[in-house]
Amino acid sequence: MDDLFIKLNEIIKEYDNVILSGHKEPDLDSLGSCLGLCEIIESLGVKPYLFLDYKHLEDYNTNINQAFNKMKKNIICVNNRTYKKIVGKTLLIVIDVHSSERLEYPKLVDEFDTVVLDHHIKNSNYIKNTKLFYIDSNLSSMSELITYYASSLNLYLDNVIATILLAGIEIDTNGFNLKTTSDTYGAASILMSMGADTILKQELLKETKDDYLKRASVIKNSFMLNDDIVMCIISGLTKSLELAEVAEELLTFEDVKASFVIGKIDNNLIGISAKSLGDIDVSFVMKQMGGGGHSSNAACQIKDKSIKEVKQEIINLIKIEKN
Ligand SMILES: [Mn+2]
Repeated sequence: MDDLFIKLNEIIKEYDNVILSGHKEPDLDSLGSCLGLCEIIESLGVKPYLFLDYKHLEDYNTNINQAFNKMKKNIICVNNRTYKKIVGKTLLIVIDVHSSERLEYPKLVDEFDTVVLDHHIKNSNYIKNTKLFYIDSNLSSMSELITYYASSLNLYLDNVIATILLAGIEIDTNGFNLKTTSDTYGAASILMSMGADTILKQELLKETKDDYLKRASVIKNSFMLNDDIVMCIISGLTKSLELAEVAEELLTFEDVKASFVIGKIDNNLIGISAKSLGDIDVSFVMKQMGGGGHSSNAACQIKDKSIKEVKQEIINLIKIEKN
């Protein structure tokens, strides 16, 4: 990691400004890592701008505005109109995402030199022609990386930003379970020493009752394929993110060691998210179906097939894998 931080320091210092962008519909990992980077960039003598549609923040997390108001650090947010007023040599850092269509404003990558930092499984639409492209899909969260980056500079982050980073780690690891290493706990420890507030963190992680009930009704329709693999089919149109969230949540139930969640993500497109606690290799099935990923976290998108066909294919492949 240290080599990466040195390289980043060098690149950032070549510029007057850095625009930071997480993915659209930002979660706490995306937001927290952007905010932490804002402080890091400022400490390097460069001006940070957070690309964020601040007005719509409440739509994604009802308690995030409360956190923003508590922050002592002044963060300058820009949107698709105001970023044009930035003067000087400007770098774009894209974080917690690596394809432009997942950005709130994809055009940014065409206008600025770009650095990509991510921990999602690399897809074929990744941003090309970058100054630096760093992806580590074994990393728990971008919050973990940014915590160590700040720590490498002996930087003591704003305690609200530290809180959002801690919440980001918690969200991405499903409560310090998935992809959690000693470094993940190390990052949590650093954030606590920076004054992360566990009460505010709980507020940030709260969900609405409606969201909870919606998820519960989806999970109610899940069924076991054998002793330890569960499948869930989401009806109606859904998003890849929801597939992944449900797949992750299913792993928290007794007897479940792996999960496959299927749903229609576009008119002619079916998405599958497959997750495992680690013993079962879910990437085998996803790769056979044209997707990719790692043994404990894999995904696939399939065109022109019905949910029924996809479901049967998965069942057949699991049987092959077992034998
Ligand atoms: Mn993340």
